[in-house]
Amino acid sequence: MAFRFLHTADLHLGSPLTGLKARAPELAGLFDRASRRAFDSLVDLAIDEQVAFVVIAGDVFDQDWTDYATGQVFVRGLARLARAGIRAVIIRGNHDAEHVMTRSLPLPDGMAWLGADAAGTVDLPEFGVVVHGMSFKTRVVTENMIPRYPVASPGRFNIGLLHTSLDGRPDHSGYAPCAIADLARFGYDYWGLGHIHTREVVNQHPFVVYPGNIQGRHVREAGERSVALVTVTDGRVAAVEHRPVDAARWALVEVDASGAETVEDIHARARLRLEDAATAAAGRPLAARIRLVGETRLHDRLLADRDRLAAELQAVAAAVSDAIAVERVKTETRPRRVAGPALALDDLDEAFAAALADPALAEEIAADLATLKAKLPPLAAGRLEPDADAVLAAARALIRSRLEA
Ligand SMILES: [Mn+2]
Repeated sequence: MAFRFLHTADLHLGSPLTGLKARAPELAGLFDRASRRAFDSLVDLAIDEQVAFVVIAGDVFDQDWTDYATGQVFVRGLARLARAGIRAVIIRGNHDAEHVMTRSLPLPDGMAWLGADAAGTVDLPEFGVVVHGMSFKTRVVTENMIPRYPVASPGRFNIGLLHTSLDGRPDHSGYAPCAIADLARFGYDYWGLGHIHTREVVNQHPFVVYPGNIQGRHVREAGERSVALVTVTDGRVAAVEHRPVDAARWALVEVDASGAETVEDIHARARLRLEDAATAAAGRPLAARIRLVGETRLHDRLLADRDRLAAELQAVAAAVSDAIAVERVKTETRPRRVAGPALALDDLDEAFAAALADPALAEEIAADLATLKAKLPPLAAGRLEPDADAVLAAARALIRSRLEA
C-alpha cells in the first residue's frame, strides 16, 4: 500500500511583524498576511496532492490570540481539509502551549489536538498508521518528553510528533531536549519534529525531520520556506520532499564590489544579484538585505551617505520588479588606497584616531548631539548618529570621500 502525508510545524499564525513596520512600512504591507496565505497554500497542497492526512508539530499560533480572527483562519483551513476527507493530528509547542492560550474555537470533525497531560495516540486504521504525540503544557518545557511516549504499535506505521530543540542545536535553548539516538532507537517509523525553523532531515533510518517554518518572518529566515511531503510505500518511507508554501520571501543579497570604479558599477552588480533573487522568489513579494563586500576605492563614498546609497539601491530594485523592497543595506566593503594620496590621508586617519581617544572631545560631541536632538523634530532626530564615535567615523568617511573624489 502507498500513501502520502503532509508534515508541517511552526505556522506561527498571528505573528505581528512589528520590527518590519517600524523599519519599512511599505515592506510590512507586502508581507502583511503572508503567514495566513502560506497556511492557505499548505491546505491547497494537501488537497491537490490528495494526502492521506496532515500532522502539525507545534507552534500553530505565534502567541495567545488578541481576538478570534487568527483562530478563524486556522479553523477555516482545517474545515477545507475535512471536506476533502483529510484528517489532521496536532500538538502544541512553546508558543501555543496550553497555559499560553486563553481562547479556543471548536475544531471540525476528524481533527485531533493531542493533550499535554499525557502522550496521546490517534489511530488511522485505513492507512495502517498510528500517530503519537504530546503537547507543551507551559511555555518552557526542559524535561525530555520521550520516556512519556507510548511504545510502537507492532505491524503499524508509527509516527511520533514532538516539539523539541533536540540536543545542542546552535542558538536554541533546551526545549524538550533529547538525543537523535534516543529517537532513532525508539521503534517509530517517522519522527515529525517542530521548533527549529530551518528545514532539515536529521536522520534517515528512521526518518527524523524538521520541515521548517512555512513563512520567513525576518531576514534571518531568508530563502524558501516549505512543508514536508512524505511518501510511504509498503510501510517504509520512500521519499521526503520539501514543497514551498511561503507567500513572501526574504533574501540575503551579497554584492561583490571588488574593483568597482564607479557607483554605477555597483548598481549594475546589485541589479544582477537582485534579478537572481527575484527569479528564485518566483513572483513572491521579496524583501532583500543587500550586503556590499570587497575592496573598492568607493568604500568611503558608500559610507559617507548611507541614505543616498539605500535610495539608489531601492531604485535599482524597482527596475527589477515592483515586488522587491530593500530591507537594509549593509556596507562591509574595505577601502582600496592608491599610493600617492594615501600618505596624506594617513595624517587624517591619525588625527581622527587621536580625536577618538580624547574623552573630553567625546563628551563635548555628546553634549552637542543632545542639544541638537532636543531641537529637531523626532523623525530628523532619529537619523542623527547615535554617539560621538559614530559622528567621528561618519565625518572621517565624508572627508575621505571628498578628498578621493
Ligand atoms: Mn517553538
